[in-house]
Order: sequence, then structure tokens, then C-alpha cells
Amino acid sequence: MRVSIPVIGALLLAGADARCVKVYPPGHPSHVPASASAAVTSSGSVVVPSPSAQTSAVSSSASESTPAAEPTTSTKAGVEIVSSSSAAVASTTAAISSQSAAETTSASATAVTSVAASSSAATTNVVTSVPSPSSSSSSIVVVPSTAASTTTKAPAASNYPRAYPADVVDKLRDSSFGKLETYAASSLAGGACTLENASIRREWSDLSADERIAYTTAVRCLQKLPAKSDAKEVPGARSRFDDFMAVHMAKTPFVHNSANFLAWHRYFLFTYEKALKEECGYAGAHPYWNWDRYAADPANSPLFNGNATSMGMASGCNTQGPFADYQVNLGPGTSTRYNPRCLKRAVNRDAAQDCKADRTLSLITRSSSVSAFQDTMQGIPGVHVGGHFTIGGDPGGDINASPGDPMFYLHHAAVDRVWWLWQVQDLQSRLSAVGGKDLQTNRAGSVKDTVSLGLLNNDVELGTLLNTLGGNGGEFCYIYM
Ligand SMILES: *[C@@H]1O[C@H](CO)[C@@H](O)[C@H](O)[C@H]1NC(C)=O
Ligand SMILES: *[C@@H]1O[C@H](CO)[C@@H](O)[C@H](O)[C@H]1NC(C)=O
Ligand SMILES: [Cu+2]
Repeated sequence: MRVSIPVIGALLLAGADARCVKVYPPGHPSHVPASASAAVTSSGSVVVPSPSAQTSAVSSSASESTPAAEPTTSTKAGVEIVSSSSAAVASTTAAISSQSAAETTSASATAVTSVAASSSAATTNVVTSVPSPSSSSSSIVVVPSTAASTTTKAPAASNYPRAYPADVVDKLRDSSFGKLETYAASSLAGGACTLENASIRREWSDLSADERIAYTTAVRCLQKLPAKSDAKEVPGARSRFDDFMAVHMAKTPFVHNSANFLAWHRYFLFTYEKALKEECGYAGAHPYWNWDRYAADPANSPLFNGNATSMGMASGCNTQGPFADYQVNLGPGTSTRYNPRCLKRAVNRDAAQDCKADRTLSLITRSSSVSAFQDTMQGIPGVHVGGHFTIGGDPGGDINASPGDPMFYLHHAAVDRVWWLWQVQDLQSRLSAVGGKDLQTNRAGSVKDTVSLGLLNNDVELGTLLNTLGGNGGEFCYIYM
């Protein structure tokens, strides 16, 4: 952990519940001097509880056994790709560890590093709640290979050409897709949602110019529709877009480093996509951001180059592109007063290196439990914070207010894709796997926990948000390219 936050060490030494101060500074942590980092902390700091050392552990490791599907030729090819790159990942990881050690020069940084280490040790315990057989919404049956003849097929990857060469994560996605087809052929899978009619969330650059403009036009629409937030609670909300920002700001302490982190953000993103469709006429599926594609030069990428088919500019006040006249109304931090200002980014190439495909592949293939997966993903370095730091700025670099930057949703679609792909590797156990703590009740997380988006959507049980093919009472029906 390279962010310098001395406070954590003091809290841990005091034996208190380990709490982690999380700020996305407007620059990459390794490039923010300790003094600058402290200044950022005091101006826009946010305290997020992290799972405490007292996490009660019910250990039940998710097995890595694969469904009984016949491996296809492409699966075999994929396995070769995966295993050969695993070695590369291992050496990269080793290189990263020593690099981190070399970078932790100040005493406070060292303290944080050790806190991060002990904190992750404390949360290694797996809490896996398996739904009872009667819980039909999350029952999963992976049928044996005899069902292969009735397998429903999603449109082949070749029908959705990639604008960039497939990276190692794309290759894993393609090679393991047969597991999803086998699962989808099961009579208990997903009800009305089939692979044939699942929507396909695609990468930004794989959308045509018109499709990208249709997406940003719908977002602009949401930014102009009147807010529904309670004017007493969120006096600064001016739009439906602000409603989403406000809910994230209010829920932040309970939906990060928690059992519901992945599911809450999946439901939040789905609800945003639904608003784009139902309130703004968007006809496409929500796009995602493949971090790796642009990591060499994110500022000049199709996302941040500022032109009409981008998501706006890479630095400073966003005065070009589809959001040129968008103004941020809420924040920073948890402030709900009206605070109109320009959208500012601080796109950071160094942070993007934390989201390279080999890192993501390692996260997917080496996390055997959902706790390990979500802790690694949310650690520093890790793809979750790495993506937020790549965007940076105000409000993009602010853990509470980050959904005030429309890039938030492309980033969290990427996070959701990585979770989806991790689930696909072992659907039988991973479509019911919950780990970590419910921070609202301070108990081990479970499929029965309530996930709340406030005014944005109905409260639902966490267990119904785990399956993108038929979860959320059948409303979830999507896959990723
Ligand atoms: C998907 O297809 C199934 C089977 O043809 C149908 O029953 C269902 O209504 C469709 N669902 C959607 C969301 O289109
Ligand atoms: C915008 O940027 C993209 C990606 O770099 C490029 O392909 C496209 O031609 C640009 N469009 C305009 C109108 O400049
Ligand atoms: Cu969040």
C-alpha cells in the first residue's frame, strides 16, 4: 500500500477496529508526496470501515473444480494461454512486491504497509454462505456434459470484433465461455434469461462512433432530468444523474471493503443502465472500460482524448467532448450542498499500470475464494482503486463523490466484468459465494443481507444479485464481451 496515511497505524496500534482512510487523490499515490497526500486527506477525506480483525470466520473454500463440460478446443488453447501467462504473472507480482518495498521509504508509509499486510491477513478468512435449497433465486445447478447438445449459444465472439488485439483477460473470457453455455443449458438456470437474449456489454472502443454518441447523449439526458432526491437530505441535487451520485455518497461507508461491495455496485450500475434506457431512451447495453487497452497512454485514448466520441478530456476543466457543458453539483466528499463546478480529471498513466491485463488475470485465476478476490481487487495496488486513480481529479478521485464523473460507470462495469469472469470459472460455487462482513450489522455477510440503493431502486437480497443471467428477479440478463 503506497498511500501515506499515518492515521491508520495509530488506530491499529490502539487496538481499535481497523479503519482505513480511503481517498482517491488527484494523482497516483506513488507520485504524491506525503505532505501533498496529507493535504488531500484533510480537504476531502473519507473514512471507510474495513473488515475488522474480529471477523468471525466460517471457512469454506470455494472449490476450483470445473463443471463437467467437455473442454472445447478453444478451452484447451485457453488453458495453455492461462498457464503460460500465470508464470509471467508470478514474476510480475514478485517484481511489484519488491518495487513497492523500494518505494516505501518514509516511516509512515512503512507503517501503512504493515497495516495493510495485517489487515489483509485478518480478512483472509473466507465466509461463504450457501443458500438453502429452497432459495430458488440463487440455486445453481451446472448440468453434466450430456446437455451440451441442447446448449444455448451466445453470439460468437467473432460477431463482436474487438478493435484491439485480445489481451490475456479477453482470451480467458473467450476460452471459458463454454462453461457459461453449459450452465445456461441447465433447466434451473435463469428462467427467461437465456444466452441468446442476454444483452452484451461491450468495450468502449468496440462500440461504433454512433453507439458511443448514443450512450453519452443518454447520460447527458440523465444529467438534465430533474432530481428525485429529498431536497432536505440532498439540497444540491439538480438532476437524476445527481441522484445516483448522492446515493453513492451516502452509502459509501457500507458498500466498500464489505460483503456487498461487488453486488451493491453491480446493482447500482444496473439501475443506472436501466435509467438510461427507461428515462433517456438508450437502446444499447452499458459499455465497459478495458483498462489494459489504454494503459500505455490513457490521456490520448479514445476515452479521454476530448473528442466527440470520447468521454471527455484527460486533465483540467472538461471543456470539450460530450460533457463539455456538464457541471458537477455535489461533493466533494459527503457534502450534499449545491456546489456547482467543472468536471476535472487528472488522468494518470502510472495508476493505469495497476490495471494491466496480467494483473487482472492474476486476480481472476489466483483468487480461490470470493473474500480473496474482493480483498485483492480493492487493495492497493489493485484494479478497483487503480481505475479510480487513472481517472483522478474532482470528483473522479473522491471515493464518495466519484459517480459525479460519468467515467465511474465505465470503470465499475469493468469491475463487474472481472467479477463475472471470476464467477464463470466455477459457476457452481461462485454464483452463491459471499465473503467478508456486512458493515451495517457488523456480522458475516450472507445471501440474505439487504442491499439498498435508497430511492433509486427496491431493496433486494444480496443473494439475488450474484447471477447476471436471471438475477434480480430475472431483471439481470447480460454478459460481457
Ligand atoms: C428470452 O427468451 C426466452 C425464451 O425464448 C423468453 O421466454 C424470454 O421472455 C426472453 N427474455 C427476454 C428478456 O427477452
Ligand atoms: C476521436 O478519437 C478517435 C479515437 O482516437 C478517433 O478514431 C476518431 O477519428 C476521433 N474523432 C474525431 C471526430 O476527431
Ligand atoms: Cu463505490
